Amino acid sequence: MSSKRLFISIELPESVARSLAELDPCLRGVRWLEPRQMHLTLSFLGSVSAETGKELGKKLRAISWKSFFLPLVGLGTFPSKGGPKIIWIGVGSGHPHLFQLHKRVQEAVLAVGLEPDLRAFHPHVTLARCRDVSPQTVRPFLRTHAVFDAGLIRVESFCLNSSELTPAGSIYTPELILPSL
Ligand code: 2AM
Repeated sequence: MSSKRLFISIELPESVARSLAELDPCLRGVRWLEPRQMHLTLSFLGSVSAETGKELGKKLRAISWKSFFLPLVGLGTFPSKGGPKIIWIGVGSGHPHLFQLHKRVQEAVLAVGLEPDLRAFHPHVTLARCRDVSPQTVRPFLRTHAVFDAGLIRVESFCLNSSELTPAGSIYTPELILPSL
């Protein structure tokens, strides 16, 4: 049976993604993402059969939630110390609506027998992936942008996406868009 690599995300308005793409400091080993590759991952599911994907779609459609505003603020890295693997922008602190939506998405994922990542949720938008980059290389850029404020986004939908791995990077395709009430 066919299967797809799936994940659930909040997408960014195009103008916001474009302005985040413009932050690229063009450092060796730091691959800045294209605007269309930027999103906030709510749940990464890995390979999912077509049948389970359909069931998941039904559960996700049944989530009723209200739109909310989310700040995009502050650049950081994973891991937070040592050589960075990822550069991200955060969402500030204390966003009950975001955490509530994340919880309900995880419940939908569990309800169809999938195993979501049950580790603590660290909401972020990945901006760049790093290879063999020393902390010193990115330190000045991160210092300057530690409190960088990309403004508020209005979250009015979330998406079930498929991800195809290609030599040129991941290609993300929206499979289902789940609007708020
Ligand atoms: P990220 O949010 O840190 O970039 C699609 O691959 C999305 O799912 C990416 O945004 C990615 O992480 C997230 N993701 C989470 N866990 C993953 C994993 N084990 N493999 C690939 N992507 C993962």
